[in-house]
Amino acid sequence: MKHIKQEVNDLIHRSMDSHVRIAVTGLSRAGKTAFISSLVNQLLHTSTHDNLPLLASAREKRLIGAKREPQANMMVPRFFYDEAMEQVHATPPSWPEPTRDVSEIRLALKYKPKKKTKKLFSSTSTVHIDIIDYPGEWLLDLPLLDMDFEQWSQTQFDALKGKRKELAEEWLDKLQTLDLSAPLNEKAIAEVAQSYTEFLHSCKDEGLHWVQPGRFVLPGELEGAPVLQFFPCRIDDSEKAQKGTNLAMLKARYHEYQQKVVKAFYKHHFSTFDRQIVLVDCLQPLNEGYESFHDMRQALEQIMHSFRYGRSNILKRLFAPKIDKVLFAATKADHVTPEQHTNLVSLLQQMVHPAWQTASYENIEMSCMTIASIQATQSGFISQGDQTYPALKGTTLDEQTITVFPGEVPKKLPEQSYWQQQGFEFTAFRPKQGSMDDPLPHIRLDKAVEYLIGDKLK
Ligand SMILES: Nc1nc2c(ncn2[C@@H]2O[C@H](COP(=O)(O)OP(=O)(O)OP(=O)(O)O)[C@@H](O)[C@H]2O)c(=O)[nH]1
Ligand SMILES: [Mg+2]
Repeated sequence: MKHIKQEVNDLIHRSMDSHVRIAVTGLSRAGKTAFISSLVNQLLHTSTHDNLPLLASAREKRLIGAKREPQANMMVPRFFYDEAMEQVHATPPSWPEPTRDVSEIRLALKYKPKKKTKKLFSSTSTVHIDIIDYPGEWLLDLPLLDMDFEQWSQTQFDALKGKRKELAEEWLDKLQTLDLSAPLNEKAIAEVAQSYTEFLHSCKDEGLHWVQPGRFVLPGELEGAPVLQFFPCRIDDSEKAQKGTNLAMLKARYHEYQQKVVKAFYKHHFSTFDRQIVLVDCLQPLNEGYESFHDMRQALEQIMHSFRYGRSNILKRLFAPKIDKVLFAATKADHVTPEQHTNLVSLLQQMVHPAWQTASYENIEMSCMTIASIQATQSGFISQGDQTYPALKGTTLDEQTITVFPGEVPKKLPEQSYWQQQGFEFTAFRPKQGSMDDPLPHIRLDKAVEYLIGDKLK
């Protein structure tokens, strides 16, 4: 009898559990890995520290604690949380490495429910959170799912302007020498593909983000595989891809890439999210220049088309979850002094404007804020004569402790001439030295968590 009661209790408990899958979206170096590492770190510390005052359940002392759980997908490596912690707590501390492959982590959060319906069955409830990490470069492949080879080629050629056009010169010269309708010449294709890949690398080096296909610059286990040897072509309408020609092979490889590489990535990792945080490093394009800013904006907009937005009822959600809340967050807010944060939000709003429109069409909840997942600087003031100025103190990547005023963040995207006149120079800092026993310092990460999952902890 006791046994049955226990089983019924377990069943009720499990049925009260809820799940939330968070899509951490961001271009390469946007701060995804730092965000996930800090999020896990903050939640694991919440039972012993008051580190998340802006998370209502924590503030109200209803959040009991968090633990790591075995992830749902056994085919995907576990997120390297412990390694990331070792790096940020090393002497001297360093940032986690750029991500080279997909990984996943699952957390269980136990809390005391406030909702009467939940309280009725049990005094505690659990939310399971799934998060995946991946190289930002791969995210840029999602838009390929909606384009055939001709359309994709066209978008690539349309984008060849300014800096991008200059960088493409060598590749374009090589492309001209290839006869698309000639019988297949794998060596010739490999050479042009190599040149195209080098072009993509140089775009990245110049601070441009819209780099497709993403695996070309970060191939993972596909390094050297023919599926990564294609490139956009100028195809006129009369040009039919006859069997056995160079063009037919390029099309076949594009198709294979789209179906086997991109679709699999999308299906396994991106098709079932309910919440999304879009991390944007607005300071990097300010450092780089006008083109970089527009390029990032365009890349973000394209990506947003790949997600499924809209509300669905509970039953539908079980089978086809859709993103019903999106948070746009400007990362690395600790790079600028606190009074600049409002401007950073305005700049972020401008950066994500087209993406925002895409998502807002579905009438879902959205918000913008600035965060620092791992706060690396201390803000304060410096005096000069009888004037005081806001300043930041931090240690640079080469171990120099400095106090600086990094500059003003413009409210809106400045005109092109602005960069010619002065530009921006934000210093990169390494994480602060801290103890493993304490949560990582952060700015408003709790506000972001409240926005993303606060309602699940009621
Ligand atoms: N000061 C500061 N720097 C940060 C913060 N988050 C990220 N960074 C910096 O940004 C770099 C990139 O952060 P990651 O978290 O690795 O970025 P990512 O989006 O995972 O990048 P990929 O793995 O390459 O896609 C880090 O190495 C840090 O230099 C932050 O909260 N504060
Ligand atoms: Mg990463």
